[in-house]
Amino acid sequence: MTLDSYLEKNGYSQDLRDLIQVITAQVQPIKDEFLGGEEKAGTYNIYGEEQIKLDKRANEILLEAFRNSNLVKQVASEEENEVIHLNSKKGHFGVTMDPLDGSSLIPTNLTVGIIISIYKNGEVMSGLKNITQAFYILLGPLTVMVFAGKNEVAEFLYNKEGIFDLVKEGIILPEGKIYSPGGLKNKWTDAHRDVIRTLQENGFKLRYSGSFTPDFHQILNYGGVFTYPALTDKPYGKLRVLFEVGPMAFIAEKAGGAAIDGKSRILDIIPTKVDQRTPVYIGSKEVVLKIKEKLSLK
Ligand code: P6P
Repeated sequence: MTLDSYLEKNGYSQDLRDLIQVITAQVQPIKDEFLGGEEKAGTYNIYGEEQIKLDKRANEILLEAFRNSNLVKQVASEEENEVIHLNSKKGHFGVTMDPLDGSSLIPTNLTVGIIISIYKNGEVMSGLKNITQAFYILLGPLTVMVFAGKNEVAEFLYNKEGIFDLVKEGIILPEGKIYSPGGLKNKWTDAHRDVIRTLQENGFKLRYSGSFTPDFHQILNYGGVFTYPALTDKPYGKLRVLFEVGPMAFIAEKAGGAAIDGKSRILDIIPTKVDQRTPVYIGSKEVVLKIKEKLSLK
């Protein structure tokens, strides 16, 4: 079954199917850019991170596609300083995107991702509770898409014809013992250090690539917890609410997992600024709840 047949079978509107088709049609053009775009662009995003040409190209390719689609009212991108309002006549979706999460890893040929969340109400700043669909596309040995919608999570594999075929549905985030610690150890708070120590004492295995998308994908498959915590010099951590943590928290919860900022549920966040960051603990429900308890005692 193709992605579009899956969406049709599950009762998604034609407009939403068209929007997802618009996004997935940009996968090959973005992949094609990899063959020569890894050098630095000589510019910095609003987070002070040096952009590489690929970040900007992926952002431009997707933005152009949204403009031409006439389906999108607002776009928030990790590569843009503010929300972009598209005057499309019938556009009613809000879309957030990290066009190329983990792009600094491309020179070492590690897996990177495209992270998308969709707001049916068209308002990307209205609160993470208004996310209606979220998905990521992993650009690695295989190109894989993980999609979360109404009530389940499914995985699709990009085939030779450039079509995503269903390979798994009803995905459940299992209990497991992978952990991704996040941040520099010498910047950890005592509370986070204690959490990591407890995981290690309980036999958790460290897996951390530096790209949120594949690191989360491992947690979705094997269970455990990914964290990018509050640090002594970054009280809100590093990851972005709109572009990274919100979409993944939506996917994690639809798969029966959990996502907190250390104390509260990520999906209860109503962002006040487009570049808002948050600490995050995301993964197996039992593990995340135990971490929440531990941190609440601090
Ligand atoms: P660090 C990539 O830049 C990113 O936003 C996430 O994909 C990733 O999890 C994190 O930053 C890695 O940060 O500080 O370990 O390089």
